[in-house]
Amino acid sequence: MAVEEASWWTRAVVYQVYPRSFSDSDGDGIGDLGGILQRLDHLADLGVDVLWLSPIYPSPQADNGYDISDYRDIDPLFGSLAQLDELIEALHARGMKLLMDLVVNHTSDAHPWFLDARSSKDSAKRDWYWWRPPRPGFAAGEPGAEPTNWQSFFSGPVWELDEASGEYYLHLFDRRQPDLNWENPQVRAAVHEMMRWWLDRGVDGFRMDVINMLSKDVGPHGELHDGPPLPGSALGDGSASYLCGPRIHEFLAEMHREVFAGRDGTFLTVGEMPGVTVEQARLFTDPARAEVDMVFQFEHMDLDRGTSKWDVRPLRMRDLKASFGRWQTGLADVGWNSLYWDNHDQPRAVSRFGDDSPEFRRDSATCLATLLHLHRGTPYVYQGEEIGMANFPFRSLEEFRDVESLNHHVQAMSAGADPASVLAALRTMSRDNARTPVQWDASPHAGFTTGTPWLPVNPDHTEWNVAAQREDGASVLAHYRRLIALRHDLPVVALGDFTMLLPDSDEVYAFTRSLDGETLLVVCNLSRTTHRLAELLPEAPAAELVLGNLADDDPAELRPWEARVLRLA
Ligand code: ISL
Repeated sequence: MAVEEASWWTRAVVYQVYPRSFSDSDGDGIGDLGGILQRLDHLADLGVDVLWLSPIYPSPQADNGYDISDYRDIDPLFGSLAQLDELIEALHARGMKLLMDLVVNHTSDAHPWFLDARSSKDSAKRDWYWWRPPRPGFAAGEPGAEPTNWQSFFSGPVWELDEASGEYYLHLFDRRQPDLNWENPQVRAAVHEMMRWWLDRGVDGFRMDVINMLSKDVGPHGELHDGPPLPGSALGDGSASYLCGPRIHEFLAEMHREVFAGRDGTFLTVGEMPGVTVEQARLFTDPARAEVDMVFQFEHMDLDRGTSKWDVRPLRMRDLKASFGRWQTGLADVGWNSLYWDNHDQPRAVSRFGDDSPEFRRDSATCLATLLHLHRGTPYVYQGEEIGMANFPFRSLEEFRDVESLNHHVQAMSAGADPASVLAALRTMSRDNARTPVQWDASPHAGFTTGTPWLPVNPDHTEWNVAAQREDGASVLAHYRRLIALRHDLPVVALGDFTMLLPDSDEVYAFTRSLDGETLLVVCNLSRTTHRLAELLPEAPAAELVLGNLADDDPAELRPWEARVLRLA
């Protein structure tokens, strides 16, 4: 891809804000738009180009806003439309863009569309959702009467019985998140109209929640099919019926046509796609097909999982290289990657993939950052990642808030699991690890709120906070600033070809990036062992250092968690 022809977002870095936990301006313990407006200098100082805002629409907050009851307003918890307008203006004045979260696989069960649909089998909106009678031969409510055997992402069956009509409705996530029926053209038109309304307001695009789940594999008479049984469960895996279903490309191409085509401006669309394959991602992100600009894929997030996300296994370096390498190669000539370690659904990367011991926390956080930001694709920084925020030291079940964690606990207990092991898995994998308040300073609530934070502040904030790192050139924050600037400055970082090196090393991750005669060699030691660099990569010791994460390098040695970006030619 020629540098001049490349889209603006190939040089961009996205910063994700999870508003509830970012910064609270009114003392109710929940972050809000006022808080974001007060912290824009932090984003400008970091140098990011795009702000992606997790949902701030009116919502009963069953899934912290991923259950929307009004697509065209702001929840008073977070502020007002006037403040959103102010945010758009303030971001644009700083040369940044705003991505809204688009959650249209499902609504809240409190959305007027669903209330209408539920009110009667004859409702004009009934078909906007997925309603089905009990399985033939079963009475409504009887175990096994669910229309299919699919397990929900948040534990239990995906079907909830509506007592009044005796029919079930589908919810791939929580029962308070009923799935919209995208087969119905009225649903699609209503979503397109809503998207245009936001673009007219000035937003610059959307991050599209579980967008590869819109199309369900439904037969000509409305048939949905059971999936293969899950081990040790009465439920099955229905994913073949809803991941990248038969009409998904048609729906996304139509959305692009209806919402973006012919509109002036520079937009960004990011499809969040659990379970997407490289081959599918090539189709979704091929510019010639005009569907989405990039996808958020999860393969690397599944490498440390056994039978489920709660069954945690050690990450094997070779698997990580094989996975990242496959995505880099697969989207080298067509399409584009999103790059991330952290987001609001994952435990903190420095605890999960790095080493959050006092000795190596800073070094491993900066090493992981270097590895990621030097890949080809658009990097995402999740709030707090830029200061090395780590998992929370949860002690008891009462400390968790996340619906996924709580549903899992209920389900595991009823299945007779050992309470201590369930708690241990929650501690390691719960999404609440990512959702503790951002640590702005060392004061009692970390400068996040003057009230009581909705989720406790990590006690390590006295040491790990933005204020402590802002002026420190050796901090994690300063390193992120340098990585972001490097992408802006060097076309080879944005667009260079990727080649994986040392695929079989269990500790050293190395690759090159090359563009127009310039080659960067990136070497990252993901371990506590010192390695002889000269033996691993003989050309490395003599190469020019572009960026490193440790001071006083001995060019021949790669120290624990050391990362170096070197110029070979
Ligand atoms: O969080 C997960 C695993 O722990 C994922 O399965 C996650 O639910 C999936 O990636 C989809 O995530 C998105 O949609 C969900 C919402 O809860 C997540 O916060 C959102 O990012 C339903 O809207």
